[in-house]
Amino acid sequence: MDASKPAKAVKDVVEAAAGKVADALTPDVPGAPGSAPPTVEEPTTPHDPLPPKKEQGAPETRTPTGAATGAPTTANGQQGAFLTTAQGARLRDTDHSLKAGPRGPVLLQDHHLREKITHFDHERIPERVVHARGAGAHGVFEAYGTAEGVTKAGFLAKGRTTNVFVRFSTVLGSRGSADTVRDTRGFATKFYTDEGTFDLVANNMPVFFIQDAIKFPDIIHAGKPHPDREIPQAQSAHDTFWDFVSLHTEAQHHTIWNMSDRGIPRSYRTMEGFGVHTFRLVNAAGETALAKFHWKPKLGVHSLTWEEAQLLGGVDPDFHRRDLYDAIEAGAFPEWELGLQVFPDTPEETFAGIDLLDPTKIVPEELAPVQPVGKLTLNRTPTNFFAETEQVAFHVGHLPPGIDVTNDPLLQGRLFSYVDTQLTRLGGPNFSQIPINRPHAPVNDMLRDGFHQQAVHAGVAPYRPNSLDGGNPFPAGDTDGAFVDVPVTVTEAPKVRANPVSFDDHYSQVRLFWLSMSPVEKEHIIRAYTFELGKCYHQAIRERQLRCLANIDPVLCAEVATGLGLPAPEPTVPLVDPAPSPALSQVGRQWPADGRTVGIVVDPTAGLDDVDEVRRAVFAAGMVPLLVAPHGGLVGGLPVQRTFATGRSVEFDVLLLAGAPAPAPDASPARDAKAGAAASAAVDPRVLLLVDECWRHAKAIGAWGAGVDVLRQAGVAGTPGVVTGGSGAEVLTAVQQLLAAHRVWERFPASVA
Ligand code: HDE
Repeated sequence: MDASKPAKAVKDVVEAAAGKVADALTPDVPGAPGSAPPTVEEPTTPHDPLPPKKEQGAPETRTPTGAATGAPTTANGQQGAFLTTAQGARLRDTDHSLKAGPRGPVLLQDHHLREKITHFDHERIPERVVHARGAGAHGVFEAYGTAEGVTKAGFLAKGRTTNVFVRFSTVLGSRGSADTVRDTRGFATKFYTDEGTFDLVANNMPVFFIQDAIKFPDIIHAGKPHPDREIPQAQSAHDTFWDFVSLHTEAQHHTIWNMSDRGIPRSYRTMEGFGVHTFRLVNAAGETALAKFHWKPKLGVHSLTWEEAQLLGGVDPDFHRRDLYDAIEAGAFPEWELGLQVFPDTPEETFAGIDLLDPTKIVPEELAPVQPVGKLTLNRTPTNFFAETEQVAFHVGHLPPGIDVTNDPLLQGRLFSYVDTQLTRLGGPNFSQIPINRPHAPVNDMLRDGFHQQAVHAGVAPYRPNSLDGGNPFPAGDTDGAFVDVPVTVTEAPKVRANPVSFDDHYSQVRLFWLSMSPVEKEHIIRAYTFELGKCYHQAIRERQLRCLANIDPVLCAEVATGLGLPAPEPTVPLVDPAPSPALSQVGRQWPADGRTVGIVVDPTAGLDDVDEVRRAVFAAGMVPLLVAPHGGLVGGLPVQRTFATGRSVEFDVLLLAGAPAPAPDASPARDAKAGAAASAAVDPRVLLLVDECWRHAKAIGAWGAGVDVLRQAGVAGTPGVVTGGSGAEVLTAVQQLLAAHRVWERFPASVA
């Protein structure tokens, strides 16, 4: 191949690879690494780097000061066909150090060895002190124009589209921790607006553990692994967490959210997002309003069961990031509506008696409806995890004109923290020049020099006022679209370390949350508290948290106390009975099933007639079918994605049984512990385990033909959410209807009202 014509060389490789996609063994489900299937033999003909995968995006190519370059995003990637040094000198060999003879010693002059090892030695940067574990995606935000009356932010003007990058995260775990742990999730969005970047650094819960930023190190030290043994990782089920939240009762509201199903989302795609704090909006006429930001997922709010979350921690610790990437690759682009709760900007900063500056309080949607103002679509996965997801730097102070902060003391502390943390994490003050952080608006900031400076600033006068640079940069005038610091009156008051009295109510909204849950959600909350407190060593801590539960609800307290084998204490505050907020419950509605995973168990010896048709119908419905068979390779001409040894129920949202496969040769506990001790004579025991787990996790199960017999053997035939039919198509339709409600909770009637 002629390496002097790199474009042609790449085309040849890609075309050759595309031919192989048609190869029946190549899976057509998402997740394949690389943009072209590999060859068995090592490629040796030089050619340019392969293009990124079709679903991958990258930061727009902007200069460090925000100018569009017009260069393709691949211009930031590696170039040319040949291996080079970091300086671009071509290299013949990277496998052998330069030695004095084949037996050494290695020569100090080996600049390539030193460059390669030295760079490797410095590949790691500090992980985020919180939210270390995360996954990101690129997308676009399209405004409806419905916010124009309350804010002049240009990106919210009707029809305006803005590029975004979103990073989802857990809070407590390290970078390598499991995705499905019980925790709060981060939902941080960078809007690259032409008036400056706007970061909406949100969570999947609308309240926070603390009312004042000064306590952030305390709650995080309590939640992180114990400092002596560094266990447990990414968990709240341990003594220090419960020690803190039971002593520090303003944390009880956030804690009940964590103990609810919101703490174990099914997917990032099925999470709500909340800006938590109240912000102040300013419209074109200079009028102000107070507002809270909400993200509403198109797929509804949906969670894992606790056992699924635990199993996934081992079976697929990357479950949430895989789900996000796979959904985008499959074309099931995740979508959310951005919504606003808007309140009058009164001097009291309250609404319906709720203090809007208290980040441990919500305003129920029934009192202040969430008004949709635009739509977010995630449509590209990152090309490089480190460059994009790891280096992205959010900051609550990245605000465009039209959105300002309030005096919420938690928000005020965050305004300090986010820049400060990047200085260490990203190695200096120029992190906004990293490609993923570059603004898409012209930057003229008078900030100069520092580590890793990438701008080449011209002129001699980075100060104001100046005449030597012709006076540039100039302050923006009233009509130049400048950021507005709303001139809020600061009330005369003594300087104190104190909270407003309204912040002292730590329980009424926790009870509101509890009373708003459906019976099955209440069961889950009881189970979560019982599990977490059951994992604590010290009885005093359990007893103290039971006292807090007594102030929330007597049934909750009594049920958890029973599980812990302790008496239920009496409340120490009067229990109020607020009107429940049905919007807080996540059950009882119907949702689309885009990007969900359908496991199809097949028997290579029989019942394959419908399988191809069902598989195509699953794809057509925007979902992903995974064929589960006794062995890999092809079954009935179709590629197998999971064998009984590699597959596990927790990967599937529904299970279809197209056959009743007999025990495979490896169905012995010595080969696969999942086969258990007693193999069924008729059906492979791992298939029965799949059915059993899907049933326990309240998932829809469907069977036709010989598959119906598996239901009988598993003892689940005729139970709620288990459907049979004459054909695969008929069963799939019935199962899709069940999937719209997410789970078949009728299988487990709740014992609490
Ligand atoms: Fe954060 N938070 N936070 N936080 N936070 C960070 O910033 C902090 C809070 C949130 O994907 C850090 O760049 C303080 C509330 C998200 O990169 C740090 C306080 C909410 C992310 C920090 C809070 C959040 C962070 C760590 C109490 C929801 C991940 C690394 C006053 C509204 C962003 C970093 C990403 C990250 C400080 C409370 C959301 C240390 C001091 C409330 C989603 O700056």
